[in-house]
Amino acid sequence: MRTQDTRKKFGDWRRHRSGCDMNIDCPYKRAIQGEAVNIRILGVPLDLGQERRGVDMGPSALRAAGLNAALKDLGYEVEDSGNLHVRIPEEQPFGAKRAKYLNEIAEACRDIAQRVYRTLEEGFFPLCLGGDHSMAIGTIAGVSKFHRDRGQNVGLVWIDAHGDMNTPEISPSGNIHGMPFAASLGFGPESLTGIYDFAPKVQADRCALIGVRDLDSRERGAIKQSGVYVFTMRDIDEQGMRSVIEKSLSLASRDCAGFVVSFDMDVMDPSEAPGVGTPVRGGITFREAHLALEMIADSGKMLALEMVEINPIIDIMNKTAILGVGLISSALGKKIL
Ligand SMILES: [Mn+2]
Repeated sequence: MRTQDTRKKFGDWRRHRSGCDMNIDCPYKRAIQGEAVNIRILGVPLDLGQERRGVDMGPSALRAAGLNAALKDLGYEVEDSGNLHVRIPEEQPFGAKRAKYLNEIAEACRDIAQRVYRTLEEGFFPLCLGGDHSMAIGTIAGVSKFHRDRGQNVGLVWIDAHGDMNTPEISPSGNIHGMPFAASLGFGPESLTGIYDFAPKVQADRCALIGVRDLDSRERGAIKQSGVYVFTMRDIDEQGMRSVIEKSLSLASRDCAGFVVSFDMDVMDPSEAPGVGTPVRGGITFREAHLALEMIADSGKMLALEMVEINPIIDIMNKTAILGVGLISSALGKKIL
């Protein structure tokens, strides 16, 4: 209660200080103004898209780390719609080697897309918890379709150690969690690209890929050809996170309704986030991640957020999910002062 009272009291001052355009219809800004704003949480316990087991427990780990209370403390009304029903690997063989569990993942993504669409239609902000990154195909499809029906495009900010730009033809593993960015751009199996019968879901020149440091050999070429804007770890080191995010947000919000933020926890350095599906050394720091997400909050243009690839089995005392809750809070407007 105290937090909300303080927020109401200092609401005007905060708005002046951040210099935000208050005409933007953004959930956290309405929350700062003391309005009831609703966030709907969608858990996606999907781990068919990769081989290391455990990311299906990511939604539970985030809830156990206090996600719902943290969001309520920021002034939001939180509706947790629980977890989607997703098939488990034991239920069926993986099928085609070049795109394992394709039918099951496509089915899950259609379900996610419809739920995200409905969430937006009912005036909620969608917060999707993974689960492996193949779920992004569904999240992005739902947001894209919702705004397409209203004559608008959407952008995409993809924060990840990997490019996720494989297709079955070039993927070394056949794991679909390495393909969702490509699918959202219209490359890959029709069952992934063609949800709602249109593709691509986002235009490459409104997409930023941030934090990459581990690409498959043929994926490199696919990324270069795709036309998305890429900010590698080297770019972050040389230009600084602030500059990288400024550039990313300006291109992802150009002539469109706003952008989806797809945050793969493996972008973090494994020392900060040991519990992820595919850890890679040399990731972004705690401070860089919070800066990035606070700047995203300040922009007021985030249309949906997903946090994926948290794996409690290889985590240390739920450290990674606790970090995840802090990062989600920053993305939704939590400030130091
Ligand atoms: Mn990823």
